[in-house]
Amino acid sequence: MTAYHPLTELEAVQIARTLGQFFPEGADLQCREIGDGNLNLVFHIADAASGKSLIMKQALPYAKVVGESWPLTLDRARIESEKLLLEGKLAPGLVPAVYHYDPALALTVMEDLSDHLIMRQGLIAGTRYPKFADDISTFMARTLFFTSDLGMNQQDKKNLVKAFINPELCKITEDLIFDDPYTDSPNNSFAPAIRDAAEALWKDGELHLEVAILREKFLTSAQALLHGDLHTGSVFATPASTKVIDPEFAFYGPIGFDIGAVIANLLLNFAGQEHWSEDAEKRSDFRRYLTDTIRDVWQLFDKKFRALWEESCIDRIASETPAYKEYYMQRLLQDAAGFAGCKIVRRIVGLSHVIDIDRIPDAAAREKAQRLALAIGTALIRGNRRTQSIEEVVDIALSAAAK
Ligand code: SR1
Ligand code: MG
Repeated sequence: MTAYHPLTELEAVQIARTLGQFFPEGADLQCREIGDGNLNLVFHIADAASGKSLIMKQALPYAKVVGESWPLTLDRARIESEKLLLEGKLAPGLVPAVYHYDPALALTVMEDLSDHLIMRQGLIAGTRYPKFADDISTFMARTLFFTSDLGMNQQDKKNLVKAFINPELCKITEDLIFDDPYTDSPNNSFAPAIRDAAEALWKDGELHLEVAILREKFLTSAQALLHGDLHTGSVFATPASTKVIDPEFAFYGPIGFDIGAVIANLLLNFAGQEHWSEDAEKRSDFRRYLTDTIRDVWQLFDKKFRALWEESCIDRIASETPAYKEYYMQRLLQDAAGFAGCKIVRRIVGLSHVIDIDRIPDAAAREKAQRLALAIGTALIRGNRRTQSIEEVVDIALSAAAK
């Protein structure tokens, strides 16, 4: 067994050659390290002659975005490969196939999805994804229902909770999403032009109460096995296909956190349309497409999760108490709104931003987009416990943009 060390491209090729019959013997393999995320090495290995290719993802023992001063467990590679396998069973066709996992090297070998594009980049380029709402709602409804106490044996669930204890990755979320943006933390990062808005967040006691309640849910509610980082950079898409990647933040948490991540990242792109759309008409069209997608994601998720509850609920009192289902679904929507707000705010004032906003070249347009995102995020947080329908979430975005 090879001891852990970060691989070179040459070593990645050598490992690829040992993977059964994947590549023809003696193939002229080309390898590139293409990782552009915050944490890992990602090698793309291809054989032009046979047209075959694969991805090798290796966890580094620290957060790449910060450096070696921020050590990070390699166990996240196990979590990611096990979660991908489980997702592949629960939501077939919506995640990459896993070919191999090497625990010593913290290495997962998986399907190459280079014929897809990271959805965040696609949205920035103005691409619409007509299949996305249906696919992501299926992915969330099935992976979340069948790992919850509604959809699986409740004793087996406790073993799954244990297998997916992910304290170091959860701590990143607890700090970066539910703490730093609300205080003058050295982790924060924001443009000097919006210092007034950041300082307002630090002083806002009403907002802190809502964030503290959402943080408590994240810390204590083991509702279902979450993806844990379901932003548009964790989705490979074409207009006809959706593949969810990168579940290294997976853990047992509140269902609304995954749904909120999807909504938040569509809204961050909505804010970024300050620049990405060519003119006011195109901006309003693309924003309408994004808000329609948010509405569809929630409504389809709600319909599919309720259908699973009707067909497959294993919990007697839950299946025989319709009012409990109504209470549960209402709470999911409210949690999703609150978590979406937190996820928007962190991408503007916290560590680790999104290119939908940061790549806006014009400083004035960028500042306008940042302030719009903060207005939407804080309104979602403030109102989360009163949210009655997805229309209210959409209205918050549209009315903030109209100001
Ligand atoms: C230090 S890691 C920063 C962020 O990258 C991941 O995608 C998560 O969103 C995390 O918060
Ligand atoms: Mg990731």
